[in-house]
Amino acid sequence: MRIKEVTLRHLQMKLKFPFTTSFGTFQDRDFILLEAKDENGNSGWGESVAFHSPWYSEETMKTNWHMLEDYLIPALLNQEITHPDEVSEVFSNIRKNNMAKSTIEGAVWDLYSQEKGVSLASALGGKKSKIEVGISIGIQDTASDLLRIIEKYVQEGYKRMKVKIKPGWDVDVMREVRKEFPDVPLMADANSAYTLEDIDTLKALDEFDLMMIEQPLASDDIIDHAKLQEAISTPVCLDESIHSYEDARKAIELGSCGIINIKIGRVGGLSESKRIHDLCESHHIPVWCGGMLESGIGRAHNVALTTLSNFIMPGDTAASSRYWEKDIITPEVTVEDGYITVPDKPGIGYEPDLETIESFTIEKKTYK
Ligand code: OSB
Ligand code: MG
Repeated sequence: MRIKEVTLRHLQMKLKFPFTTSFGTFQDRDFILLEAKDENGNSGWGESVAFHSPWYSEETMKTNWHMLEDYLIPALLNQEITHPDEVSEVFSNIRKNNMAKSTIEGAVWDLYSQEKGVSLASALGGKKSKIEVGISIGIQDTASDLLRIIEKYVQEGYKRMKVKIKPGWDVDVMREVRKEFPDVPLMADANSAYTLEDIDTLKALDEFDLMMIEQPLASDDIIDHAKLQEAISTPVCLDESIHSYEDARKAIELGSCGIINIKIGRVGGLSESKRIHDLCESHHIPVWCGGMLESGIGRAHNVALTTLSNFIMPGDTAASSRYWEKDIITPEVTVEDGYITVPDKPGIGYEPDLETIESFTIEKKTYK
């Protein structure tokens, strides 16, 4: 396969409601959608999960546009690719910028699976026909608002509730949640809002039988997380700290976590996600698929990845309708009784809705 043409689009989609984490609030989702055409005129699609601002990681929509336009697209155009794993070799002299790399690598995986006539899930080696999903719930104004939201998602069948926490919105809130929902699979995500000085607060969370606490400490740390894991019984899950197979290997070796959240963009693509998945499986470290408030294209990639065997915990890939009035794929991603049925059509298995994509497009540029 050869990529003959790439189109970048800057899309802006309005979230149905604001989403608040310890580092800020999202209302509009600005992101890059990438369409890659091969020599047969087939289109593969990828989504950059970088946000408008560098809150979650240093990458932004604009740094991704720059990397794609000036380095990644020129490196890949007209190169003969026999398997998507080769994309990382083409990019091997370009450091980091994982979300930018992942955007185009995802489109190559889509094209590759279309060419083979198989679903992206089976091209990756996934075997599940449906996947279990949970939901991530932002910080609310009051604990009673949070309880009402959890109630709604429990009724909708979501398999695990993830509650965002930060200093001042943690132990007391989790206590109320546990009181009202004693048996619900529950976890907390701090998005790096604590340090080891907060160890008493983090230890106090042990009382609530959480499945895990996600990224309590600094976004670039694996040393302090190992110390924390020694001191608390709740499993630590790393999100922000893991950018590669090597990061995962070191974190496992140090005992920094018991669980890893894999985000395709954060680790630079599906090939690296698969390598991390396999490493974790061999070390009996469960993984799950994180979310970045994706549109349907990124969501479809998450669904496919989650079909791999060691994705044994529900991920954050909720239904399209949870985020958007109208998503940019048909059909949209739907959740029934906490499960997404994995599409079996070739490629990502959902059709990009070009008219809707155009309606959200602010800027567009084609490279050949
Ligand atoms: O830490 O997983 C996170 C959203 C934005 C940035 C970081 C995170 C999140 C979520 C939401 O938790 C996941 C989703 O529903 O897509
Ligand atoms: Mg997280």
